[in-house]
Amino acid sequence: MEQELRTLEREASEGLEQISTANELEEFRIHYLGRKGQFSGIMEQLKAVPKEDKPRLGQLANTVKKQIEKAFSVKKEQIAAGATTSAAIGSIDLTLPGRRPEQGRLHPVTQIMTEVCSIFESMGFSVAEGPDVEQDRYNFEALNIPAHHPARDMHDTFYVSDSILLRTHTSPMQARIMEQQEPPLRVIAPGKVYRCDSDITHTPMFHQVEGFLVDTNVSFADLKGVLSVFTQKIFDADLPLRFRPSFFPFTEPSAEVDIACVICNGKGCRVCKKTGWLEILGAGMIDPEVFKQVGYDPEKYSGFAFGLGIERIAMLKYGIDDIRLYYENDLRFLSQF
Ligand code: 2NM
Repeated sequence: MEQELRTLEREASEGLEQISTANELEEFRIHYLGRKGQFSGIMEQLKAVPKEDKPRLGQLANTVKKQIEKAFSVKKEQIAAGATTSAAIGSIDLTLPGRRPEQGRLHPVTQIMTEVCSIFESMGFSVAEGPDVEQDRYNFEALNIPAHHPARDMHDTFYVSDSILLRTHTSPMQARIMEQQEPPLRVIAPGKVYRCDSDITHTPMFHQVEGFLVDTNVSFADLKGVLSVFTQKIFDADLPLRFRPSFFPFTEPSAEVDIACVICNGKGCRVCKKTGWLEILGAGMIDPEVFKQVGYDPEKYSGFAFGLGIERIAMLKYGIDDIRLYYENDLRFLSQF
């Protein structure tokens, strides 16, 4: 009898462990605790045991029964809790619209770059891209920048080896094209350039678009015409242009080109430092020395070239006062464009 009770206790607890549904649990209840179940049988047998064993065995039978009942009700709660979760899953409305992923957009620098390119394309320029890692020859030598020019200094240029470097402007691309193709040519070269420089108006990497035109009888007036169309289109205004004499090794004569300040309309403000003018690009007539380097006859051909910084154009266009904002990946800044 005692042995039987122990076996029943073990089987019931093992059986309960396997149970995971309400139906199985009900079968379990009927089998062990039901009116015709295992326990009723035991109680029946208890009547037949010798009088002196009755209290001990009766008590044991009760303990085992209580234990099974307790385990049973714990299981019942577990199953009920599971059912609540399943009911919740069933109640999710699959027809509700989902959360849309936010739509991305182009970086402001990329937007301006594309815009600048399409303005020059509308004037017949084609677009050429070249390597960021350049040879000394294309970055300096072919552009009439001599061996001891300060721009070649380690303080301004990132060198990969003695003669390989990160391009400091996109003009190496112009030199490559002139070396390979004959005039007439109208080409712009957009891309990343690198200089050892970092403060609120300089980042070690920035973006440039440079362009050039080579043909017979190209004049400074052609340069001025192309650049005034460009500034009118990019700033969407009929802005006066000003050419200030300057120097570049690859152009002669050279000029810095200013537009009337887009912030104060030429009256003088903080952005234009009270001058009423903003410098937006550099330009000039291509130096005959560059033509010789790429194998063109300087007596036959003439041309102009120009270069502008994209970050700077976007800063003026949108009134951005710190160039580093472009590269901090802060969506509060980026999503405004
Ligand atoms: C500038 C200013 C002036 C320029 C010159 C050339 C080349 F290769 F044709 F000689 N490309 N870009 C140039 C001229 C760039 O950037 C401020």
